[in-house]
Amino acid sequence: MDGFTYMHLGEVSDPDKYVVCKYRVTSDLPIEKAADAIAAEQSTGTWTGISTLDRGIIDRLGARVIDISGDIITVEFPSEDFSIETGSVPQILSVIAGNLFGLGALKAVRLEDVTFPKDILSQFKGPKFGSDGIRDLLDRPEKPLVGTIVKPKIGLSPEDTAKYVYEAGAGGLTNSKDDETLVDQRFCPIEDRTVAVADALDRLESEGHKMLHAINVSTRGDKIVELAEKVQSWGAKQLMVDVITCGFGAVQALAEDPSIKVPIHVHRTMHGAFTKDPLHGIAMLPLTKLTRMCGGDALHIGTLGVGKMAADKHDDSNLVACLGDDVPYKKVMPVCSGGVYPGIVGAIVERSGLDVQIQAGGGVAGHPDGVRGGAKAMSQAVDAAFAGIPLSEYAKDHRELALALEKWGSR
Ligand code: CAP
Ligand code: MG
Repeated sequence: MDGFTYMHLGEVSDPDKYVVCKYRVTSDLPIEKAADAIAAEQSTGTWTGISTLDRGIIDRLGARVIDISGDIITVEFPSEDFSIETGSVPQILSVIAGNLFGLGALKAVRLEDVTFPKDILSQFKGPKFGSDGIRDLLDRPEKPLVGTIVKPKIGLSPEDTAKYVYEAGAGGLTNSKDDETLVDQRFCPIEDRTVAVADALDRLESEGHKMLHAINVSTRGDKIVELAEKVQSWGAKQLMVDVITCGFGAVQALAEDPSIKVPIHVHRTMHGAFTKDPLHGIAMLPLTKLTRMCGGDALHIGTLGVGKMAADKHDDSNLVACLGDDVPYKKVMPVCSGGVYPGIVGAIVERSGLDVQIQAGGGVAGHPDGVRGGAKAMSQAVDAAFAGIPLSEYAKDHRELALALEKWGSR
């Protein structure tokens, strides 16, 4: 250690000037020492004393441990520790979620939450459309959006993908999307898929049904804007980006690019590598806050403890991070997805409220009546939840829902 202490127990020095992080810490050391080690490593310190560090630098730029409650420590970082360039998530993450995960002094550490001061929030623009903008495009001001993920996640031709989308829309769904592993493979070239899906959406609209389909443009950083512009020119009405594999900067580049005039659906595949372990890694909450800052219009936040993906105990917090008015950005549409089927839609809406997009892949394509039947069952389940009618009651005069409840049950 560098011989200095970073302990400043008390209130946040200045909420307008400090980034405040909460970490869950597991260590054989006394937690005060573990906290000091984190604050030192993430700001001005290192493992040993150095001749070039003085108290003045630490007082100006040193992180400060301001609270220790059980295994949760609160560390504040002066905003001067962060780049003056406009909105740089990479450098923010290097400070608040960098070397500390590898510190030998710790057995485990998890970044549970982060709050940014105004002078950092103001460097980001947030969503271009947001949840209200997506609702405007769909003429669906109040009801939950209801969507699907084209399944199988890879393997369908462009034409069969478009057929799936048309059947889903004809069954009443408002949204569909490419899956996270589908981008531009030989069996389904992105241009052919985008054109075919756009034709299907136009046909649905001519029949009075508005629907969005998100084309996955996840690719390398120096190519993603160019690909998105092409996909948009081929008729895409929404883009999808895998934010963890592409990076927050990819979402930001698309959201801030004036030539991109369609909403961005943000998938979070690979997040489980660091969100799943309750003691080590990064909770979804910081990722949700950063995605909203970078301009994602819709974001997967899990199924609030109801679907197939392990529940992140912060799910409710993620809803607030998407929809709250504590930051100067448009709201993000929270997307509940992963092992969803009509029988759990009511349970999800009970937790999420109505400002949500609920989507199912297997829970639509696996319906006995095929995609259109599955779409009808999901739409009926959302209508029932919106009307406050129990699914079993609503299923009495909605065949497709009844079949779905018979096949998969309900919660
Ligand atoms: C859902 C999904 C999504 C998950 C990812 C899948 O399909 O397409 O990627 O939603 O999880 O591949 O699992 P199913 P999360 O509806 O067939 O499960 O939303 O938690 O990021
Ligand atoms: Mg998927």
